[in-house]
Parts: sequence; C-alpha cells; structure tokens
Amino acid sequence: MGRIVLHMDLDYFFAQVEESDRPEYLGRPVVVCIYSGRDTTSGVVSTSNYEARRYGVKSGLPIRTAMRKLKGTDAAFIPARHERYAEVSQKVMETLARYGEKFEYVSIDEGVLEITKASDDDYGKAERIALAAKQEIREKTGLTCSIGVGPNRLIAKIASDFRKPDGLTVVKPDEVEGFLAEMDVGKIPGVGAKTREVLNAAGIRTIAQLRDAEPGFLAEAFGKKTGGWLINAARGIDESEVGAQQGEQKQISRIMTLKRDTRDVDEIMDAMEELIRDIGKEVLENKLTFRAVGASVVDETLRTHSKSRTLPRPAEDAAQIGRAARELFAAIAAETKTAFRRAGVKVEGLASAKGQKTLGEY
Ligand code: DCP
Ligand code: CA
Ligand code: CA
Repeated sequence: MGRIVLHMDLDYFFAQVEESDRPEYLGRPVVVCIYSGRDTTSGVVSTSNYEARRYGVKSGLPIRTAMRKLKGTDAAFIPARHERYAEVSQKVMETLARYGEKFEYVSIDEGVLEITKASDDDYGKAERIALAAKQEIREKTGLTCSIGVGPNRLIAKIASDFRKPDGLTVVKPDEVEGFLAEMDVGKIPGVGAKTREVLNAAGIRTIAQLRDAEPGFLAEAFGKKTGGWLINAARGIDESEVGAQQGEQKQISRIMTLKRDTRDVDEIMDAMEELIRDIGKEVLENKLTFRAVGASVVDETLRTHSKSRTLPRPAEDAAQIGRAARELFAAIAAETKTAFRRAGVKVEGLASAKGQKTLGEY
C-alpha cells in the first residue's frame, strides 16, 4: 500500500490576514512591512497581496523601493502583526489536522498531513478531503490556501505551489514523472539559487534533465549524499515520514484592544484579567502544562513589542500566567516610550499534563 500526503500553504498569508481583518484594504495593493525602526520608511517587505505583486512588490524588497513602485496607487503599507498571524495560523492548523491521521506543522503558513487511511488510499477521496479542508479553513478563518496531494511529502509540497492562489493539485503516482519533467530544477524544495546555478552551468535546467544526469557528476559537484538526494528528488522519490504531532498546539494566545491607549501596567493587567483566565481555562480543559509565558503590546504607532519568559518548571495555573505577564508588561514598558493600544498574553511550550506525570514516574 502506498501513501497519500497532503501539503497546505496559505496564500499571501500575512497580507491576506490584513485584508480579511480590514475589508477596506480589499482591492488595494497591500504591503506588510517589517520596519527596522531606524526611520519611518526603513525596513523590508514581509509579503504583499497579489495586487501589489503585479507592481513587482514582493517579500524581501526594501520598503522604500516598494513605495516607489506603488507610487500613485492607493496601496496600504502595514506593519507586521506576528501575534495575530500566529493566532490565525493556529486556528488553520487545528482545523487541518483533523482531516488526517498524522499532522506536522511545517511553518507559520504550511502544514503537512498524512491522509492514507483517511482516504482509504483512494485519490478521489483524497481530493474530496482536500476540498473539505479548504472549505472549513475558509469558514473558520476567512482565508484561502493552496493544497497539493501526492504519494509523498515532496510531491505534495511541489503540487501545493503549482496552482495559486486557492489552488488544488492532485498528483497520482503514475502522474509523478510527467508532472515533474518540464519543471525548473529550482522547484525542488531545497534547491536554492546556488545549486540551481551549478546545475544550469552543466546544462541541467529541467527536472527531467536532472533525473537523467550523470550520478558521478552530481556526487562530485555536491557530495555523495546531496547528489543522491537530488536524483531521488528528480524521480519524485521521498521516503520521509509525516511527523506524528497529531495537530498538537504550540501555544495558546489572546490579544485585545485596550479601552484607551495606556502605559500603566496596573491598567493593562486589569484589562488582561479575563483574557488570562480564559487561557488558564483552555490549559486546564485540554489537560496541558506550559513552559513559558509571553506578553506583547501593539503601540500607538502600530509597532509590536513582546517579551517572553521560560518558567523553572512546567506550570498549569492561571495565577502563574498573571504573575509572569505583569513582570513582562513592566519590562516592556521600561524599554519603550509610546502608549499601548493592544495587549496580549500567551503560553508556550505546551505539553500534555498526563505525559508530564508519566515522565516524572521514571
Ligand atoms: N515571510 C516574510 N519574509 C519573507 C518570506 C515570507 O516575512 N522573506 C512571511 C510572510 C508570508 C509568510 O511568511 O506571508 C509565508 O511565506 P510564503 O513564502 O508562503 O509567502 P506568502 O504566503 O506571502 O505568499 P504565497 O501566496 O506565494 O504563498
Ligand atoms: Ca504561503
Ligand atoms: Ca509558505
């Protein structure tokens, strides 16, 4: 029996969250920025929506260059809000994880799911699972994603990138060779600009050409291990397992807008009381422990400041979240001058409380 693997990648993720949180951005070029803080326009573009990409604005570009390219448009330049993206990501991953038997969190906007059993090893059913997952992710978060389905992680990942945005590409085992053949070698995840350049210099541009390359040449150019991996990748072979994390959460976080902008720690903690109780409740209900507490604020200039602290041992009660959060907010206030508009708290390093006990019994 083969395997069926599903790879999900959210479309223009940070920018799409901004669009869905602020409908007034819809239809306009949206540029999510990571400001360096040196002055009001220094920093780089984190990502942009498709309207902005049409003007050549993409990840990594200096903000000033993006501004020049978008001059005369009604583009929105927005500071990145990582807390918010992490919160949305978590909701997406929880939703996705339920559609398969094994889930692995790959990055803030990517997850891999093994659906061999869930689909009875049937690609028709696998496609229906992918459509259902896309629909539920859309209902729960308002976001679109692109999904690839294939006989292993490598093919699923390449397929997820094949049609974007809101794409779904299913590659059956007997379609793998044809699917890859004419693709640029750079489409193989892990083949970066440097590797691609060396391959191109040897006349290898497509994956089919890589598949037929001299193994001796590849071993010489990249080492035996990487050379062997390249040939396997070109053949669409990838034996790596999908991690058995079962959609386990990485963190629980809450954030809210304060009634008025403030820097007063007591006032912030008053506002945080219910939110912290909420996190504590979720920790207890899911029988979890946490290893670290984080606090973050968004100031009046929409910049985010955050701090976190690892606890001496795993904890489970809300009082500990409160104590740590108060110190963290005080530390943030000590290092900043602006007033805070939003404030949030999170717990990280989650483990199942039951698992903890078992460990202690050794
Ligand atoms: N990101 C970033 N800086 C980069 C690349 C990415 O801050 N140089 C962030 C912003 C992206 C997110 O990571 O929204 C996911 O990265 P992707 O490469 O998947 O890009 P997008 O999701 O933005 O776009 P696409 O629709 O092409 O997947
Ligand atoms: Ca993405
Ligand atoms: Ca991605």
